[in-house]
Amino acid sequence: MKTGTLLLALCLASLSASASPDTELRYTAPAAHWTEALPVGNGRLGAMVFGDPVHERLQLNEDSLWSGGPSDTNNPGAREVLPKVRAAVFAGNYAEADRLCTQMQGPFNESYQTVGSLWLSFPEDQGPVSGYERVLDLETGVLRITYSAGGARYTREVFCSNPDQVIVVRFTCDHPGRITFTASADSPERHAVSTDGEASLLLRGTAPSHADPDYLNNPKGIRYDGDGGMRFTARARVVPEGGRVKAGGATVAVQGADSVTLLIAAATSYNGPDRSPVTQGRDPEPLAKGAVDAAEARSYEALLRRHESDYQALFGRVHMDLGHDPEAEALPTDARLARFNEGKADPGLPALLFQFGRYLLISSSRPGGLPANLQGLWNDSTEPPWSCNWTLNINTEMNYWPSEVANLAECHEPLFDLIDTLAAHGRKTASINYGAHGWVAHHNADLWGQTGTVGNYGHGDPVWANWPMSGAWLCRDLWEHYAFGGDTAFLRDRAWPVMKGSAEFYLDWLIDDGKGHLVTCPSVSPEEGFRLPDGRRIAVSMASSMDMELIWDLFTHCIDASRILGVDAGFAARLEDARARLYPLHVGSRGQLQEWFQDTPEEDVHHRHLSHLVGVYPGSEITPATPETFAAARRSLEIRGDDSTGWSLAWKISLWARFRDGQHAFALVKDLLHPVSTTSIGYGPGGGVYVNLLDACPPFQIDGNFGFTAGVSEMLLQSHLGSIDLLPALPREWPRGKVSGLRARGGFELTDLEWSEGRLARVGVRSTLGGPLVIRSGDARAAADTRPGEILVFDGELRRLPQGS
Ligand code: FUC
Repeated sequence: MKTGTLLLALCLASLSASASPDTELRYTAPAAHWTEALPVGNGRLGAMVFGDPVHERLQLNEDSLWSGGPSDTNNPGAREVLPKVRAAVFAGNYAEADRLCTQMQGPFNESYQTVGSLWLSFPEDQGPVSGYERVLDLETGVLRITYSAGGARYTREVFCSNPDQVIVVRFTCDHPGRITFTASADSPERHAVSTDGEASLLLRGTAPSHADPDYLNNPKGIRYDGDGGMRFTARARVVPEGGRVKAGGATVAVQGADSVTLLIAAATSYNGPDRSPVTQGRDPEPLAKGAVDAAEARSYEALLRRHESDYQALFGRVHMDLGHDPEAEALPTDARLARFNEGKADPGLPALLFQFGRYLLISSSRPGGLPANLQGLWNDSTEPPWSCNWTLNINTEMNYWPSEVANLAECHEPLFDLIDTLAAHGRKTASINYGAHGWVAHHNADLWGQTGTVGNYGHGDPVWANWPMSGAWLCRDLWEHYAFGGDTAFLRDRAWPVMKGSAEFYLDWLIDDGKGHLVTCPSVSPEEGFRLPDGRRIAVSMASSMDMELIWDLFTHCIDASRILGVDAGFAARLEDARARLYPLHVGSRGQLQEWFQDTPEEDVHHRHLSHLVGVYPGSEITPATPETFAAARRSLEIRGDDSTGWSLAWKISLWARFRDGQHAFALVKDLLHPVSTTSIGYGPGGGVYVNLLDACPPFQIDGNFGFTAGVSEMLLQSHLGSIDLLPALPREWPRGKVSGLRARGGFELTDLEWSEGRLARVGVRSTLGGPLVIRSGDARAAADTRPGEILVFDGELRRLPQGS
């Protein structure tokens, strides 16, 4: 190659490496720890890829691999205790109410498990490694690892295909005959590794019949009663070009290939939440083998094309440009993060984290699969933190905050399936535990659709265990899906029966406080206790603000749905009557929104949970139209302070955006982009992200990633007040920018939104449903009637521009 051509080639190479700094995670070393590895996933199957040139590790997951099986989580004794709890609360005997509440509990939920790891050992003597790079390209959903050794340049490409249901790893080298490695596998589950034919490695395992939550620290918390629990299989097939493959014992070895494609599939015996995975399970063997066989029939290029077109159809809908700093963007992601934390400008880094949240949702939540759990689907432990379950008092809901606004409505669907399961199981719980109509679910859910109260029959703290409010909170996901997309058939056939069932429960659950108001009792503000004058810490009272806000939200959406669908007018009238009698929100002595029905001091004034602010975000009960509670809620948020766990920081971004304070929202954006390395459980300050940009609660918990994506959206676009509100919380640090693809309620999508010098410059809005559009930015306002499919364009003053401008 001539020098000029070489220079051009080098320039092009470096251009492509930094072509999209808003959409790539880039590192110059392999991952030394799990929190440095990079995730790939197709909603069901996933891997954390370490990228080591000599000892490559792919830690594998399949989202239906859980401990346990279907079981009865209800507590028939709860029903008799309920009136005693209520009597104790009404008598002001709160400690006694706390004690009695533990008698209403059922078992703990089961735990999400891990498949194990695939290990690929390359020759130790291939020479020193140089020019190492590990890049996760969010535009294509492909992870690429490149390095030089022994005079050759090696490339690994990894992706997890949804259309082909396999993880694909492609090894190439610019010299022929250089790909040599030995594949092996292991797992912390009960397992055996074997080979099948010359080219397939098989990892077969059994999940525990029961796994206690990690926080119980029970050395006997993992049980394999009988033959144990769920069965699983992972199959890795080696497809070489050139060279030799040899299987033997528990390894498959490749010698001197020109290139190799590795196809990895995994399956479990899970056969639905009501069937035993042991006696009524599916056979995972043909499922895994079928996927690998079908993938092998396609070329690598075809697999890649099919993956990219599937992935890009989702990811490519939203573009975000918040500005650029070339010095920052020349750096690898970990160095960029460190530099940002020195206070240096890097407006593109929040855009990267925003897009990473979208990547993670696409990779962990796809139609037909299970919803993203506490870690999405990536987990390397048999006793993961908090069982890696669906924690319903904030975490699961937060996972789905970006789904509609950030244009991934399909990824919302697995949550609707879980809600259906909970609604079915929760009918029994409502009736058995409380003698109530409708359906109820509590603090935690698992693969088996647990709706009963957790706590191991008396060992849970009521402050989290005795919380029967998740139905109301989950139903707002159904409503939001309708509010954004306008799918009336979905509202009628899918959402309405579940929402109505939940509202029926709360109509029974609410009781008269003797002064004309309806209250919930027992009632907690999740995970935060209050102090009695004598210093005792109490969990249970009545009508905590979160309960009242969630019920207001559910009843309001049910009333709207009944009107839109023209059904159940009598039921809606009952809801209107009950909504009018709900115990009102109160402003406390510090000007704050009271968290409990009385103005009692918090156990922890800086507590991570922001439960009483649910009516500000994601709800819409507390708005500028309710100035007293809106101001009080803002005061509450100030009192809580900023620093907290990762997910709490993320929630605060959206809350400050709703208070239209772009600078405070940006302060939280910065806080969340704080690098964390510890994986020890934290309940207070110190949240942030790991260098792989996964959210650190700590430990890793994916809700903060999703909450961040939702938060940045909320800073740029809001639509909860009946209009599209542009740039409601724009910080000084993002003086100019460009975004397309965000969605607004009412069936609208921004085709492009541009601003400069901190002011709107131009916006295009596509109306998918037709109907009235009201749009605002600062003091400017415009209104128009729209036709389905029409794109309306406005200038910075919201003056309508001619079509096509
Ligand atoms: C609740 C939170 C914790 C954590 C856990 C999964 O207990 O208070 O911070 O997010 O759920």
